[in-house]
Order: sequence, then structure tokens, then C-alpha cells
Amino acid sequence: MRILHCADTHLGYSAYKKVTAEGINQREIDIYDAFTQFIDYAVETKPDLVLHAGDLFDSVRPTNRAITVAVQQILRLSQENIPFIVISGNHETPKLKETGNIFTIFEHLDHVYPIYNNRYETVSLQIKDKTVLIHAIPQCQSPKEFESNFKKITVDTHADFNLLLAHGAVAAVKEFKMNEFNELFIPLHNLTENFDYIALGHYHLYTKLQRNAFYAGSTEHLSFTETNTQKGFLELDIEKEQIHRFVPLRVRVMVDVPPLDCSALRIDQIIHKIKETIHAIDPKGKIIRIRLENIPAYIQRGVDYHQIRDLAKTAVHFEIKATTLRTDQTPLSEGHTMKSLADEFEKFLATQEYQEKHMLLNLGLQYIHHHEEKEEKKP
Ligand SMILES: [Mn+2]
Repeated sequence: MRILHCADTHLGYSAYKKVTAEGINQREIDIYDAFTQFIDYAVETKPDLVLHAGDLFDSVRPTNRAITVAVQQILRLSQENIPFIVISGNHETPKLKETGNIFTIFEHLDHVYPIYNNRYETVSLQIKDKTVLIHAIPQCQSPKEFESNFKKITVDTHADFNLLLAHGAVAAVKEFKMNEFNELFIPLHNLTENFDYIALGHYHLYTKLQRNAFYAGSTEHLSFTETNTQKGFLELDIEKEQIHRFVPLRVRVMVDVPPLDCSALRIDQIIHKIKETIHAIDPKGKIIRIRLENIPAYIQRGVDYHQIRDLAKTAVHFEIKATTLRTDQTPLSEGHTMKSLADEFEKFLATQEYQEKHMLLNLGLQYIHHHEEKEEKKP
């Protein structure tokens, strides 16, 4: 029995300034293209079941275009009689119930099973004389509710196969989190051996957590933290449990150049290094970030950024970030690495004694996330 598992397609996401000939944001189109490639693969290879582990859409109120793409592509599966089960992730689930979930539009499509009611639900399918029971847990309204829904799961030993479909950050040795204010954590003990397969969404990097549990990862690069990773989905055969294959998608190349320490470099050396780097990358159609670190302010003022940008004008996006050397001339002490703003904020709060710490953390992460989204969209 062949299954495809994808997640985090984030339809409707857009970034950077570049637009297509039709005036549509290039990254928005790239995101649609990755999802369409996935559906192409499904239509061609006709799996017995397709699972989507959440964040189909990038937001609670996707644009008409994002909705149209989703419906058109999912209809193609429906017309091939391929069952498609999709759970609502933290990106598309509204905080307020009265907003209503966009997934209602999928309610009346044949073979499409949208799960979005903030609680555990099961879908039982007869596929080739076998019973497949899918235990689905979409985004819930609170961590407490999320946890209590996991407790409600009962694996049915009469079914031929029990699958778990969930969206959240698994808290294992490493936390597979995205630093989003509304993300929910899945304690590792919920990923039991009783499931024939556990299809996870939320963490954007393809990851095997254990024999039967996988994050498919996002279908496109959604931030510079995801560079140097393949994007795609999983194909598996639950009757032959060893067979889990990662199928890569053709996506736009994203390059995050390791930071260049400029503290001991002259201006001509810095320019030379940048030129060399851009040349080696071959910027055409790529998304590129170059970071200059510890650059003395007087040198930074002398860099001709216009000229540099011109060298990378064929890129879909090119950004150069410079952090100037601090005025006391002491670079950050060795061994201290500045983590993401969200991580630093969390670390700082941990050292504080406020009563409303939890609320502050949520609120702060919300602001940071919002700001970072805005920053990413800036030229
Ligand atoms: Mn998510």
C-alpha cells in the first residue's frame, strides 16, 4: 500500500520584490509550483493515499489566488479517486472560532478529508480490502487541549493499519521547533511503535525521527535557515515498512554564504571577496544572502553597495547584510554565538522573575515573528 506524505506547502506565502511578467510575486509562484509538482507526481504514480500534515496555506485568510491553486490541485487528486487527508496547521488555523476555517471549502470534494475542528478525529478507509485508520490531530486552541487530544487516541488493533497525522514541534533530544508564537509541542512518548506510520508536519526540514515517524519538511525554502537542504516529500509502502523514500522537488536554489569576518580586512579585500563569492555562485535565478560581520563603520560607509547589487542583478533576490564592529572594538567573545532573536528573547526571559512570563513570551514571540516576516519581505 503506497502512501505519499507531504507537509508545510504554505500556499499564499510570498517574499522579496521580484515579480513575474504577470506582476505576481515570484516566490508566491515558486511555492505554487512546488505544490503542483507534488500533485503531478501523485497523479502520475497513483498512490493509495495522500497525507498532508498541515500548513497547506500560509495564513488564516489566504488570497483568492492561493485558494484557487489549492482547489485546482486537490481536485486533480479527487478526480483520480485518490484519498487526500489534510490537517489544519498553526498557520491556517484561526485563533477565534468565529473567523471560520478556510478548510470548509474542501468539505464537499469527493475523497478529500479536511480535519480542522481543533480536535482529534479519525478517518477510516477501505483501501484494497484493507482497513486503514488515520488518527488525525490538527492544530488545537491551546497546548493543554492539544495534549488532551493526544491522550484520546486509541490504536485499533482490528484495523490493518493505524496511521498518525499531526502538526507540531516534537520535543525530543532536540526540539523540532520553528519559534512561532502559536506552535504546539508533541511529547515524544506520543510517537509510539503502535502506529504503522507517523506523518508529521511543522518542522521544515525533512527528518527521520524514528523507525516509523517522519517530518516531510516544507516543499519550498521559506527562510535562510533552510538553505542547503533538499525540499520534497515522502513516499512509503506501509506493508514493507523499510521502504521510506524521500522524493526531492525541483525548487529555486537558495544560498546563504557563511558570514565573512571583515574586522581585519581592507575595503578592497572585502570588495574582492564579495565579487569572488558572487561569481562563484552564479546568481541567475537564485536567492542569495551575503553577511559581512564586524566591519568597521568607516569601511562600511565606503562600500559601494550599488555596484555590488548590480553584479547580482540576475538573482531573484540578493541581500547583503553588514554588522558593524562595536564601538569598543571588541568583537563578541569567542564561543558566544547570537542565536535567533526569538531564542535570545526566550533565554533572557528565563532569567527573569516576572509572574506573567508565559504571556510575555507568547506576546514577544508574536511580535518578533510578525516583525521578521515584514523584514523578509523588505527589499
Ligand atoms: Mn507549522
